[in-house]
Amino acid sequence: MLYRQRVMQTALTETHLDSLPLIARGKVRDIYSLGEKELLFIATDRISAFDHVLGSGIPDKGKILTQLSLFWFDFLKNTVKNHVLTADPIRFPSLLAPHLDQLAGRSMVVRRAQMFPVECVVRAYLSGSGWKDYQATGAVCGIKLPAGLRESDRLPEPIFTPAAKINTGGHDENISFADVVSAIGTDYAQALRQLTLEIFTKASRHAESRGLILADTKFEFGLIDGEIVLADEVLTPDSSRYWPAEGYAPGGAQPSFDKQYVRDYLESIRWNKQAPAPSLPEEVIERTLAKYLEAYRLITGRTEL
Ligand code: Q0Q
Repeated sequence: MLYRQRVMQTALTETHLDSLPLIARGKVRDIYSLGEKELLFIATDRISAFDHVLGSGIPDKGKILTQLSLFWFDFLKNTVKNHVLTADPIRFPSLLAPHLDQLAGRSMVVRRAQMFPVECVVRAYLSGSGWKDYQATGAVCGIKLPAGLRESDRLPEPIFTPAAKINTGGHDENISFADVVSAIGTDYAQALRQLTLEIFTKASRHAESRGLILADTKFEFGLIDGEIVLADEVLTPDSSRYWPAEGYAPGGAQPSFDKQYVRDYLESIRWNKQAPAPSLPEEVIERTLAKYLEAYRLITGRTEL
């Protein structure tokens, strides 16, 4: 599809599958129940910034991020199993047939898992809440770091910096590895840390080969039939910090690969970061869509969704 056609499409910011029980609405994704063993994930075109869902969607953002997760699930399939059953509408349960217009390209049927109550965050660079914690304590999640690090500095090695979900809307709270052990036991805590670091190493090498710095990311894992599986979204710009390698300059915040135009616009109108979040001008929507398409092309090597 031509870029111009894509940006003229209407963004899908809400889903309405009234025949299915709604399980959860995240900032971007909606989850519906497909029965005892399966869920339907739909990635909308909603975009959030400064912890608020904005008044405008980005057309096809949900399709781009879904295809990115599917790329990474496949890229990592020899490292960790995952929860995906299918993303092919032809293989969707027949009861979804009336809703395919809302689903095509932006949804996946997944197996229900027992989700670990831990956000498995890994950082190779000092940014965001990690930078804040380091400034306050010289450590992140109880991991002592060398003195004198600057914002966005590369760390000596990637570190596992878990977080606990405080609530669906707000920030998660950074916790220590001991806290993870208390929550899920030593064996699972060690397994999730090892998997998190192993997956990150493989993904960041791929990103680097494509001219991107993968500064940090968040994984969620679950148990299916007693086996650990990678779930949720994987290595998308919504769950990760991607920086263009060209122009990387520690000593301050780096430009967000995907949301910098949005952030700059919101700063320019001096939004007080209180609800209701503003809508976006057409030009910001267009430029942001272009960045998501660029991220998709760089990471997957594909030009078509
Ligand atoms: C599950 N979430 C996250 C979420 C709101 C994502 C429930 N395979 C699964 C998954 C997954 N992934 C979940 N539950 C059971 N089986 C994941 C936090 C929340 C929107 C999107 N919530």
